[in-house]
Amino acid sequence: MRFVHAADFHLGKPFGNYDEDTRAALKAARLNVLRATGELAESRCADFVVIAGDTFDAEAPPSRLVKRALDVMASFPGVTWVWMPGNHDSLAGVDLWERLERDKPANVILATSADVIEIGQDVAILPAPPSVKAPGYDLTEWMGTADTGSRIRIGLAHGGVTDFGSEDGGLATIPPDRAEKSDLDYLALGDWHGQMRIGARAWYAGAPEAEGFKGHNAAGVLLVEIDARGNAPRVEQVALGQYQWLRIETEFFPGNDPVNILEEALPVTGRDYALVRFVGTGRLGLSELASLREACDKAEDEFHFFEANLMKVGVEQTVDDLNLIAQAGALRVAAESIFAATSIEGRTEEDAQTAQMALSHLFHLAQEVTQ
Ligand SMILES: [Mn+2]
Repeated sequence: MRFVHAADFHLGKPFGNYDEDTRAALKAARLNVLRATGELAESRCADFVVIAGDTFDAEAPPSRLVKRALDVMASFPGVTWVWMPGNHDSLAGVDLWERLERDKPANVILATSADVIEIGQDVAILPAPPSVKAPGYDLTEWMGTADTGSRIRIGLAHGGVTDFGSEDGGLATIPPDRAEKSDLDYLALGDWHGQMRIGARAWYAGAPEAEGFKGHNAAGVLLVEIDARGNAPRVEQVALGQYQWLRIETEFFPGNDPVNILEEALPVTGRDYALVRFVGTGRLGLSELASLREACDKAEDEFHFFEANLMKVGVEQTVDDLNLIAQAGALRVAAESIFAATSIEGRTEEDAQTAQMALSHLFHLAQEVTQ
């Protein structure tokens, strides 16, 4: 028996901190990865797909988006989708779940109550749907007493595991040994947005499409195979997402070409589909820092999204750099006085950074004037 374990699609996630094009692309990617999940189920002959919560990012998603999601599921008539609410789209979104019940295609089963769902002759699914965003107690407890005969038992739950924590920092209530305690063959978890093994029989599927710089493990879904009741499941991690989110931190040293070092730190391929948050540390001379800034500006066009934070790069004093601003006169006096303020000694880090920015700007302006 083989099935796909997915969770946390977060359809409709707004990505409010990004520009309009990026937001639209990231939203579209979420619907695309739902389709890719159906394609995987079809091509790998999975008996069904379980979604362990947070299909939608909110309890009242746009009506059109609900229609699109149902259309995607309907377009794989040979795939059965077992769809459970999560904390973002909990049963408190009454209108949403009533609509899904009304409009869902025949191949979608909603797991909206803590009752056994029988699939075919051999499988029993035991869902623990969140009634509200944060129920505050362990919804999986009933699984232990559920009578499922000789069927393979698959638990379906959404939320934090007690010895690990939860995605949004909420109360974690699921015991890490729930699968063993309740005689489950497998516990399909949602909530944590990276793929993670909790035990031999319990996994977080993670978000199928990556969605931030938090440093989660690979994005995708899990393909789970169980030969017979009681046998250990075989779990295959399948990458499905389109976008890569990378937080890259690099230390700079004066005298080493910072543009080369930046280029080496950045991915070579797949730039159209990469979102990069770049953080520089270390120290650089003024002219080196200026060329690094310029290279970072260029990188903004190279990637789907690129943001550089160079606030932690300290300015290395060299007379040459100050000479490039001015050799003498009032401008030289100003440059030296701003330079003195870039030292952290006797200042807050913020004030020193402001001075660094001011000195870089002055340097930049002086360069433009002489060019
Ligand atoms: Mn989630």
